[in-house]
Amino acid sequence: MSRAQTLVLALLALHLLLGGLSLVIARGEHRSAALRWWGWGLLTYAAGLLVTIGAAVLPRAFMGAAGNTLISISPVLCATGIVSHTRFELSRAWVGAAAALTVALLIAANAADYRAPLANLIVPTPIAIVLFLVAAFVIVRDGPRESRMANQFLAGVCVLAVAVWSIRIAVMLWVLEGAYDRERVDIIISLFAIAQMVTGVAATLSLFWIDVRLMQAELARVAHSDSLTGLPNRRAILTRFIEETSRAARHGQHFALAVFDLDHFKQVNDKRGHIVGDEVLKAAASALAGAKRSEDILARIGGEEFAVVLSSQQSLGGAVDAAQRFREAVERIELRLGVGDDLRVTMSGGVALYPEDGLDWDALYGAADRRLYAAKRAGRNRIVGRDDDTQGKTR
Ligand code: GH3
Ligand code: MG
Ligand code: MG
Repeated sequence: MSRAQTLVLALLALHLLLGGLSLVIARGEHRSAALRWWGWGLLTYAAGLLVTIGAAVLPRAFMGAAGNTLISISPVLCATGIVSHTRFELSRAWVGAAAALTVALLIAANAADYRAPLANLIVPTPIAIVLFLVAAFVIVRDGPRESRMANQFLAGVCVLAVAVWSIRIAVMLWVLEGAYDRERVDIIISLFAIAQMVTGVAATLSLFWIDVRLMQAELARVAHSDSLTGLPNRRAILTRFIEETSRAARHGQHFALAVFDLDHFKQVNDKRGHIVGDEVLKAAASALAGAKRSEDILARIGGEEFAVVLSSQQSLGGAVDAAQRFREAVERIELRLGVGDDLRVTMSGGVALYPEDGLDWDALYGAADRRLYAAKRAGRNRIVGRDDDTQGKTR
């Protein structure tokens, strides 16, 4: 077996391995259309190589045309995989026409035995070059924001693959111009097989990298949001709170923390059941979200407790007014449970101001929570903003 044949066999084995691995990973919990297409693309390439190797024993023209047809289809599948990370879709008409033309040329060249080895080398390349350039452009422009570095790396590998294919054609044309030198052809085929292995591994790894980044982003989203209401959770608001304190400290500004708790919520659960209780929580969450300004940070921090960082508030009076807006939004909720059966809920709240009431979460949350309980004691459905306010504001 020549050096070139050994390396082409290694190239085949590597593509089988990477293709299989991509398909297995694509079937995992995080279903990845990109890896599925990519995996089939690599397996198709491996199958194409296998068939062309089979041309040594089986009818040469048939195996040459069939093998190179598979090799030509492979970049279509691979590029479809890459662009499936974006909203861009390859034009079926154009790709279909280009693939049909490629296959027709391969069949014609192999059937007529007109410079078949050269045709088999050159004909599959243009469609691969165009598709990989399109995929590289699209993944950089429209690829997932969470995996920007991986997108760029993948695009770089696509461009490198295009360069390898272009140089391969140029070199082979140059070599075949002169007298046939078996040793020289052997070295060139070997070198390009190695280059093809490197780009295959690098592109597959960058697709894995993109999926890892997407999974990380999904995990972070789940870890920072409340599954019932979809609002940010306590962990999320704590992170944003710390950012807000450093921003306020830097600019010498104030901000407020408001803490809310639904009134007599246990009775809702006890009288109507937990499913209705959950519906009330969702309705409260969406009423609060509707009342918040874009710069406010709203979270569900406990069972029926919500908190809002009011970043635009510079005074306690303004913050209490803002908290009233949230309280009124909940008061307006009408949950229609049946004909003539509307459920109403109210909410009490406590407000604390940075830096007057404290410099960190524990101090500000402590002050706001103390005032929330003062609001409960004063009769509920009201907001308290100062420790000496025993009545609270109902507006
Ligand atoms: P208060 O006006 O003093 O706040 O009275 P309350 O009944 O609202 O206060 P309490 O803390 O006694 O009740 C809170 C209830 O919230 C108890 C708990 O069963 C309920 N709860 C907590 N999380 C959930 C949830 O996710 N879904 C439902 N349906 N209920 C929840
Ligand atoms: Mg409550
Ligand atoms: Mg409570």
